[in-house]
Amino acid sequence: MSETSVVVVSEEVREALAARRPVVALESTIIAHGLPRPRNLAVAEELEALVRAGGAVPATVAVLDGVPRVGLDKAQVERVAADPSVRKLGHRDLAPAAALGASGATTVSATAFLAARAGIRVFATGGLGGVHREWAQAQDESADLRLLAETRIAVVCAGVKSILDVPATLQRLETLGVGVVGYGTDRFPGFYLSSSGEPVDWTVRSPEEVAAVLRAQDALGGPAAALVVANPVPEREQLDPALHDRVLAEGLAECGERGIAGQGVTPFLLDFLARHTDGASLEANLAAVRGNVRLAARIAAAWAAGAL
Ligand code: PSU
Ligand code: MN
Repeated sequence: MSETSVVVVSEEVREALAARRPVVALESTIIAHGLPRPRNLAVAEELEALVRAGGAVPATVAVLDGVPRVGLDKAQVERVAADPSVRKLGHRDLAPAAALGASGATTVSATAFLAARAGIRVFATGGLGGVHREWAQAQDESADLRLLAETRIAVVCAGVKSILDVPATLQRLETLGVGVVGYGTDRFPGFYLSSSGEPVDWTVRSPEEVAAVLRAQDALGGPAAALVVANPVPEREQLDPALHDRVLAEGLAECGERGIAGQGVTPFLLDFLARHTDGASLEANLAAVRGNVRLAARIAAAWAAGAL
């Protein structure tokens, strides 16, 4: 079977790519497993609308009945948001899901994999996965990192989730050769927080500069890795840092006591924070994602303009 018959790219996304119009890939794990129902559906629709308002075509990625899809229609987005049997799929899960006819939302790793193969260069999410704080016990490092090391796509995110070991994740990104640029900042963002306190080596200040970095990467012939565009949540919309630190410590302790492991860790901690901050972490998460999606549309436009 040819690759095109396995992965279905929606007509709208295919036409936009063929005409070199801007396209932004969106992941679906944040919708199915990162946000509470039923608000998750409203958010999924809002994110697609934000991409359109920015002059780009949204390409939400998911696997439905074994078919990996790049670009979903309204009913398909609704299914991802509402159906509790929708699994969480990293890139290693794509083949079994396809073979067994399963349905699942795609993480950053699976979304980047499918989007890049469809020819999409810009992808927006909330925060990347990374090295978990208990790495020494559990060796839990998100598959996002290794996949990004071998996938040429720009990922606009608010850094990596602050539930992680941020310095260790930055070190892994360096080792893996994944480029990291701060958008309008010399500090790596902290997902719910505007700053993680860690420095970044490069600062870019416009969508055109990001597109220029991508073009330089191609002109150089590599590396064939992702570019992480780290875009901080505005300070007025961030979670209160003291509240963040306190509730996160409680969440990590409970995660350990309950023996939650593997794919369940990240959704558990995101949900714990939302419940124990009266929804404030959710608002900060959404503010970050919205900002990333808006910026991604502008980057996709700058990228498409140069490709003419
Ligand atoms: N960003 C968010 N919420 C999320 C995620 C990102 O604001 O739920 C998802 C992404 O799909 C990412 C995943 O790939 O969390 C990481 O999960 P894990 O740590 O199990 O690899
Ligand atoms: Mn993990």
